[in-house]
Amino acid sequence: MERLQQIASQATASLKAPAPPQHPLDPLSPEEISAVVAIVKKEYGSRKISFNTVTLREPTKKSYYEWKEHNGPVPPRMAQFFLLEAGKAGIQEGIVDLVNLNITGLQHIEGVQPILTVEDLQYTEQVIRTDPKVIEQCVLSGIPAEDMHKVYCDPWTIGYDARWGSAHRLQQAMMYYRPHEDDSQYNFPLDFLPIVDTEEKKVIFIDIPEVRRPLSKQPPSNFYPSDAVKKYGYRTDVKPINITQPEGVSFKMTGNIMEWSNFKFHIGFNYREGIVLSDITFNDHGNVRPIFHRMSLAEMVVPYGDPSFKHYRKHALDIGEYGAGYMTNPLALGCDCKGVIKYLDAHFCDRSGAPLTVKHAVCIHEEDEGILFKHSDFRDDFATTIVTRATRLIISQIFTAANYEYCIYWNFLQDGSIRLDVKLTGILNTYAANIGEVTAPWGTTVYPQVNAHNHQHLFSLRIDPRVDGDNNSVVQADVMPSEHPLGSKENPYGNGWYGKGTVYKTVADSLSQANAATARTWDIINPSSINKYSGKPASYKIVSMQTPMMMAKEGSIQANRAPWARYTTSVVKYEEDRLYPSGVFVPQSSGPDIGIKKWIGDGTDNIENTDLILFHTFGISHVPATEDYPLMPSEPITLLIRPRNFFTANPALDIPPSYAKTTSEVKAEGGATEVKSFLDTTSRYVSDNSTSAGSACCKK
Ligand SMILES: *[C@@H]1O[C@H](CO)[C@@H](O)[C@H](O)[C@H]1NC(C)=O
Ligand SMILES: *[C@@H]1O[C@H](CO)[C@@H](O)[C@H](O)[C@H]1NC(C)=O
Ligand SMILES: *[C@@H]1O[C@H](CO)[C@@H](O)[C@H](O)[C@H]1NC(C)=O
Ligand SMILES: [Cu+2]
Repeated sequence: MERLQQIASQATASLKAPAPPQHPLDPLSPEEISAVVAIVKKEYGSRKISFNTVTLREPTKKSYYEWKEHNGPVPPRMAQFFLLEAGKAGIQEGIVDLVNLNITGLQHIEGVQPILTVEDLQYTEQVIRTDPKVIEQCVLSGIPAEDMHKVYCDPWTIGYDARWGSAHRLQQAMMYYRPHEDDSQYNFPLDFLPIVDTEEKKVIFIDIPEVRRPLSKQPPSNFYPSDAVKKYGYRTDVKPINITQPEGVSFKMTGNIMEWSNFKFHIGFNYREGIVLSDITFNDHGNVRPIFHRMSLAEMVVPYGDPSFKHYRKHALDIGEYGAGYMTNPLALGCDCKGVIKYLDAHFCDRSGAPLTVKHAVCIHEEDEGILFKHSDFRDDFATTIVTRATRLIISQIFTAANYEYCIYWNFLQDGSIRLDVKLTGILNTYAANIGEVTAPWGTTVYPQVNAHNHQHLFSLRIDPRVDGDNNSVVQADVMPSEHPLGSKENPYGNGWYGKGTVYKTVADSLSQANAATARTWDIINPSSINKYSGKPASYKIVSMQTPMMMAKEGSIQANRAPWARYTTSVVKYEEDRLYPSGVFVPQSSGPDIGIKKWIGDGTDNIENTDLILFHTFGISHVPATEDYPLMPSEPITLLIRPRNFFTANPALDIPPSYAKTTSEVKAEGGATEVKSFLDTTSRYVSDNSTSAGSACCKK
């Protein structure tokens, strides 16, 4: 890294400082983004620059809690920018001080590429359509030259290709044909791969497979109503389900601060991780207890499993290479989520620095969560009973990574748990197949002449814990049978088993793999906060069962670029800027010494009873099947982060029950403890056409 210059800019004197944020963790406002752009443009004068990223430089954890908990000063408001300059290799990075309106820490970084933007993607398609060599390949595949407007491409990050390294900004164009603009192009994949330099805006090479696979002549398999109806008609037995929330929502938002059912936290959003949840606390009957400093999806990788041709290059690190924020969808009321909805917009800028807003980027709403708890007494035929229904709060976003959709749901539960649900939907990445070609074992023929390759979706959940304070440890929890044999004094009947806790003392200890046989989970504990009943430390447990091993071998480019994906957990000491486990600059990095690999180092760092960060890998291994085509029904992945020995009892006993009747109330006939506002007056019997007002839940 070459340090260019330390700039003291006087040129900004005429600028007015933008309004300060309501909260130090708030994303940059459009006004702040414009101020950054203006300051940077002044600094660069007539030099030709294009903005890649303008984002909040979050305050340090120390300065944040100094401000929040110790009456310290408001942390400085800083923005970070990355830009490209015409004719110059590398990236320029700097920090803008939004109070003093000057630039600090400007540096020029060579040999790396910043994140791809939607504009990068949009150029690529124009470039391939007019390239004579691409046209030649299209004609060879059976597409008339005058049909080039029907040729499309999904521009993918190139991964890493040693032939070009990272000196040029490259994309590989996954080629498709769309006979009609309403057809799904994934029916008509082409077999060659142009490589596009997006700065030079030209095709620099075309990878052509040895075995050629001309354009399919099959009819398309589509999913929009006109086609779906033509094929089958729509089902007629689907009745509407209306959600009613007669009294509105039970959360309160003040700016980006959320308060809901004893939880309080900040909802942030950035170009890269999308939703970021910070400073999560739980009000335990007046005692506001910190749980997590920061939680986000910090990276993901989708490594494909076909070893032939150049398919190894398909292993998009969608968060670091495209950004869960940059690709986020504007959400629609009543479709993406139903009920009473609060939306947050997301603000970015384009290459020229002009403001860009994604309306309704984050959806905040509540859903019914079924039964929270229930118990009935058999002695009076279950008439003695209590049943309490649960509500959950959901902070969600949906992003599109070319063919795939990722729906991210951060669920907050009334018992103090946090559940992360990811739903995968969208379209399989497809490759051309010849008629009768055997696509197994590396892929599945999901439609005639359409090969969908095996792949994994692996996410890196980053947790910066603060369970009752900054100093935490991580304990591996395994359920183990007694070590003593059947018939021994210690285990005479052979039934003994226990929960075994192994404290991770060093980083090396923490590089663990999932183990279904021992129901392995991980407790983030505070060893100084001991539960007065159990004598065990307060903890939040990660219960995550969708934890496949990365299939790409050690030493492969896929494993090198996503070193975190080889472990189910890795825990490192907290340090500022330990944010992205595949590095800051992910596109085209070969990953020799990036992110988590660097932080792991020789593995000897102490991580016991200290300020730490945990990275957790979860996801699925996807062997495509015909049901996934032409559009995939959403596939759920879920994990739970739940309090264990954190509270001294079920923390949700104070949720009003829908219905409760004690034994003495049963004996007295009637007189149930009904909490009026929780009486359900909308449920009714199937045969009963009217809404029977006043019919309580538990009506038999
Ligand atoms: C930015 O401005 C402040 C206030 O004028 C000054 O103290 C600081 O040194 C400046 N920083 C740089 C890098 O010029
Ligand atoms: C349910 O929603 C539909 C569609 O918005 C509306 O036409 C209908 O009146 C609603 N029904 C009730 C009972 O609110
Ligand atoms: C946390 O642990 C560090 C050592 O890792 C120690 O210096 C510090 O005093 C501890 N803080 C608290 C609040 O216990
Ligand atoms: Cu998949």
